[in-house]
Amino acid sequence: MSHLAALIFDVDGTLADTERDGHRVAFNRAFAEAGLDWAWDVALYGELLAVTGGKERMRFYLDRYHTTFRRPPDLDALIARLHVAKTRHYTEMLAQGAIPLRPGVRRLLEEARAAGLRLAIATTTTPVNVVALLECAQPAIPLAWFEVIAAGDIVPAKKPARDIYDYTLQKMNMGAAQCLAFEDSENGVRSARGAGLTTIVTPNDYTRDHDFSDARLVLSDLGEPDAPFRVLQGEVPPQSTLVDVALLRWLHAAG
Ligand code: XBP
Ligand code: MG
Repeated sequence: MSHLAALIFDVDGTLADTERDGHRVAFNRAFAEAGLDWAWDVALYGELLAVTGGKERMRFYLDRYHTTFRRPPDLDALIARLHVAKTRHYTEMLAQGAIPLRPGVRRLLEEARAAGLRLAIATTTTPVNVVALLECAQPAIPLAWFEVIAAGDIVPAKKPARDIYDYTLQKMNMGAAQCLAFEDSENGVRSARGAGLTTIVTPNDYTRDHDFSDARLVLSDLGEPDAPFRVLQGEVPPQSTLVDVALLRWLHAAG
């Protein structure tokens, strides 16, 4: 059995709860700024999250929900412009400290580094958004902690396709058996499992009812010393209350 050598993290919903009050609000601000009657409320956005990638999500919205919208000759150009504006709004929100890291994320990253584990990111969002989330954390999480930041359009097919995890493993010259993946959604688990990675899930309000049957462990969050996690699916060592390197090594060794 390969030893545990690396942790690969999803971003949205995993490192931080970014969707409902972050990305969704940024999309709506971009739509309003463009004078469009598109408005994504909390419930609708939960349905639109079935499609990963902001540009792909806007097209899904038009195809499925706003079918009467009079499409301009170059719809792709409009979507691209809206996505640039949305990303600007989103990174501005991050700069204002609007979205904190989830419980246990900073602690686990620091412990993993101290234990010599390699770190990477595999996400559907844009690189700009990853950089902004890390740099706007209080205090900032150095980008250099992550050997690879695989994000957005770097791969041809977004999650649930396995591409982004394959790309990350290839860049790290790492085998899936030496890694663990951290995700928050069914699309994310399908992507990580598709690339052969054992996956730990910390769901959020949008993904709580997703199918995580192929995940190794589902927890309320990564836990903190003063705020233990809740085990939602799977086994942890007795008396465990948070995800630390010892728990990850135990879980990885258990196969
Ligand atoms: C989540 C996504 C992204 C974000 C929006 O990515 O699917 O599309 O919802 O960001 P992950 P963009 O969970 O893989 O981190 O608008 O930049 O796509
Ligand atoms: Mg996610």
